[in-house]
This record gives sequence, C-alpha cells and structure tokens, in this order.
Amino acid sequence: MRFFIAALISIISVSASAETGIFEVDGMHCKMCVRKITKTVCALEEVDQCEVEIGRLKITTKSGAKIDVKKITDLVAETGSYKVIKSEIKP
Ligand SMILES: [Cu+2]
Repeated sequence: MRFFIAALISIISVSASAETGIFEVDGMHCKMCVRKITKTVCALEEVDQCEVEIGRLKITTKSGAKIDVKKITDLVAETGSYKVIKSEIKP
C-alpha cells in the first residue's frame, strides 16, 4: 500500500512531460531474460513505451511521469541475476 501511494504521488507531483531512460543491463543472455525484464519493468504503471533487448532496456514514461532510476535498478535486480550497470535519463 505504501508503495502504491508513493508511486501515485510520484506520478501526480511532476510536470507534464515524459522522460526516456536507457539502461544497460548486465547478466541478460537470451530471450527468456528479455521476457522476464519485459514482464516486470514494462508493466510498471508509469511506463508508456518499453523496448527490451539483450543487455539493454529503454523506457519512456507517460506524460507527467518521471523515471525512478533506483526503482528500475532494484526491480531489474529482483527479476533475476541482472544488474543495471549504466543509466541515462533524457527529458
Ligand atoms: Cu536468459
């Protein structure tokens, strides 16, 4: 519940532009890895567009939503033996 409220606040309290984040992910090696990351990260409420390939994740948020790098990094790590090694956020 607390997580849900925090996510809701982070969506509401930001300006009305989307953000794009590119994450380099270590430990991905096949289509199953791509599928697992897609299932978790792309399903986030604030994510609008989501492209996953081996070693790389690109997400664009819905208008007004920002990318929480720590949240994405933690989620990627929880999904399997994956690690975000580089992230770049563009407005
Ligand atoms: Cu794999």
